[in-house]
Amino acid sequence: APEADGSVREWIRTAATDGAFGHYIGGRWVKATEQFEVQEPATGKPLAQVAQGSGDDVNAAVAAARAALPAWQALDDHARARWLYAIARGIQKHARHFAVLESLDNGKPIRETRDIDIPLVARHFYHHAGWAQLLASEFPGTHAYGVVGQVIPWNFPLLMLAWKVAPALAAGNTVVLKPAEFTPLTALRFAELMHEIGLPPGVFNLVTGDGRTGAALVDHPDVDKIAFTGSTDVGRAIRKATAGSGKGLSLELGGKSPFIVFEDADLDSVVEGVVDAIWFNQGQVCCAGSRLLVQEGVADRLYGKLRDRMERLRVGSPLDKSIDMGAIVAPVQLDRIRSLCAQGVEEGATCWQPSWGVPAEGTFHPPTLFTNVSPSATIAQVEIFGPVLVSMTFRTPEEAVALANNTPFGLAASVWSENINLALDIAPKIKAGVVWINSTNLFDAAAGFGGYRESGFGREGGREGMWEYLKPERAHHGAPVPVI
Ligand code: TXE
Repeated sequence: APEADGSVREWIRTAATDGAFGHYIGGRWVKATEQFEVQEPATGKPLAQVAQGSGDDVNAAVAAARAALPAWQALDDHARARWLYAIARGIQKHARHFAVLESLDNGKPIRETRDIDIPLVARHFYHHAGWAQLLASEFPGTHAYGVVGQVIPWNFPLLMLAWKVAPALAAGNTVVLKPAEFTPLTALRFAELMHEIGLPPGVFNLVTGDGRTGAALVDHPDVDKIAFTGSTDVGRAIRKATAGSGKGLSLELGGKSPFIVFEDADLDSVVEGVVDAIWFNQGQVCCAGSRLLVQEGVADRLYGKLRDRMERLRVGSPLDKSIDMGAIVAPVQLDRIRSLCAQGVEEGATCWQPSWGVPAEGTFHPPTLFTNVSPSATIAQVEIFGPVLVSMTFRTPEEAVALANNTPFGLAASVWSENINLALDIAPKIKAGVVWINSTNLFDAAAGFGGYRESGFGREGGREGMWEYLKPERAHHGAPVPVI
């Protein structure tokens, strides 16, 4: 049965004044001179008209954030914590609305937005309310950056907002956020929620728009820190743009995470792990287990089981509660996935897809498995960011480690074996910010998440994540405070 979406579509129609959403700056909705259209991935039809942020809009938002800073920092820790609790409760109160809106805007299954994205968003604000409360005792001798500019992607729109906004506010910063152009709607509803709960004007500001708006925020001289999640190319450009500016910077970029299966692994669990690793969110996950590395002796058996499971996966309308995979976020991303798959075939790999077809309307892509892949093939090296699993085999644990590390990225990895000694021996040899054992894609607000090498730097979540929004200063008695 489909999840009802009438009231959410009604909100999209009525929340936008004169048919278009504005920016949320200094506690007020500000109309823009230029707009762009946001489409519904599952149908390709228009969903909303959204403001294209100009340099002036960014200036106004940064000025509002700067003006709000002294009063926000003057609050005692407990008072700031209460605001974060209020945000968390507001998210929970409107959880269904946020889940349906996210599925409409992004194309991801309602089962995921309802059970994963939105609950994790609430959890993130609750967790960081705790840190806000403990700021003076747990982070003595620190101060907030000030005005923080945050640019986020479209794969987990509201969750990435939470990952960025919760620690920034908990640490006493004020925020200007630029959501991704494909998926700004839950951020707009979030801004409305900030208004409803009465968050002091200017503490959270939202400017929508494309990469030009993001670049204007990154370049703004009165922003003290930039936090970015997105593509490695844009991350590189931002690093250059901020170099020498004195701005703080954290980057969470792409990945090509290995999913390593040893021959003693429980293959039925492995198959379910693979489903979570690469078909969750249509594979549009920065830490997706996109490279399946299998020990030779069990490779054929595993591929057989995987093909059976793929045949039973269901792709369809994101609002259908029984589907496993929804739509790809936008035509440009679908084209990219298709052209990388074509390149995989050209370079000699074997492509397997289920016998059933995907809906003709909308941006759907079937779950795909590539075998006989050379480690140097494009599809083995480049982040596809779609439901495409690329598999290679290995003979020895040493070979598995070498293959796993044969990538410029270093975000995540997953190791599957019934021999815990083997798994624990392998895990630290893999260059990745997180290594899961006999599991995958597990996230918690209390655990720091982030990468090495071309996957970026900085951590989000937990105590480590708080440090991204705090600067150490000399203690009053003159002793330098250790940086953890
Ligand atoms: O990302 P962009 P795109 C990877 C993934 C995907 C590819 C392209 O491989 O296929 O990137 O996606 C803003 N200055 N990831 O093109 O452009 C932009 O408006 C400042 C992995 O959509 O990086 C959006 O808000 N900001 C990733 C955000 O950056 C700029 C998630 C991300 O968009 C900017 C997304 C600029 N010059 C894509 N140009 C992950 N790590 O999860 C664009 N933006």
